[in-house]
Amino acid sequence: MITNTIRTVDAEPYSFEFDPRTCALLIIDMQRDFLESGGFGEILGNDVSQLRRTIEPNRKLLAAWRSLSLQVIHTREGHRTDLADLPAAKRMRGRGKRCIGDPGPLGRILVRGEAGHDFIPELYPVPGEPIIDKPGKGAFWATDLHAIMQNRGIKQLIVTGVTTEVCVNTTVREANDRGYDCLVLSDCVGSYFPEFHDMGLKMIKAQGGIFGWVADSTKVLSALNGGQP
Ligand code: C5J
Repeated sequence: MITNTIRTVDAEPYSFEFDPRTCALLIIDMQRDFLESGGFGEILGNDVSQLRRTIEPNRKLLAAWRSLSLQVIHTREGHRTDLADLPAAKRMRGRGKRCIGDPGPLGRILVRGEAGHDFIPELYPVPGEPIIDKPGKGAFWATDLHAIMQNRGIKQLIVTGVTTEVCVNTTVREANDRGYDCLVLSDCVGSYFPEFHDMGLKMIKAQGGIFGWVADSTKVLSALNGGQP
């Protein structure tokens, strides 16, 4: 059980204050297609180990969040089996031998219901945690995320997942325009490109926090724990 005490996280560009009862943990696209060998990320030529370092801090944070019965939302990027929601421009992007919808080692790439589209086992949702299936990079576009947040009284988000400069950044920008505060956790988000990760975080916290705040998960765990490490 959590009390209504406002928690303060030591964050950049300044402290992030949140009420745990109205702040959801939003975990973006921790899917096998992005984090496992044989998935879409690797097919595109990326090193998935760059993303896998985020699994353990996410696992610890998720366990803490669940132990306090706080709100958790998961997102998945992917498309209908008939690909009717896949813009031609997105399908052709990358100009690789294999595109979204084509068969790969983890099933059809980024198609709902396929092995690669599923969550990694370490961060699998439990009943009661909404799953947002999104066809785009942002989690608000063409989804019911905003409605779910309104109905559950969620005003702030702690954002984790992959990748920092693509789906995390796009979602944070969408959330910002809808009036939500976002705290992004540097150790719980990752990119195949370390320089894009660094720059993606800088863009969020620049100009007085133009899109939100940045901290690491130890700071959130400590805030939840009444300031104790
Ligand atoms: C990408 C994502 N990178 N979840 N998707 O295509 O960031």
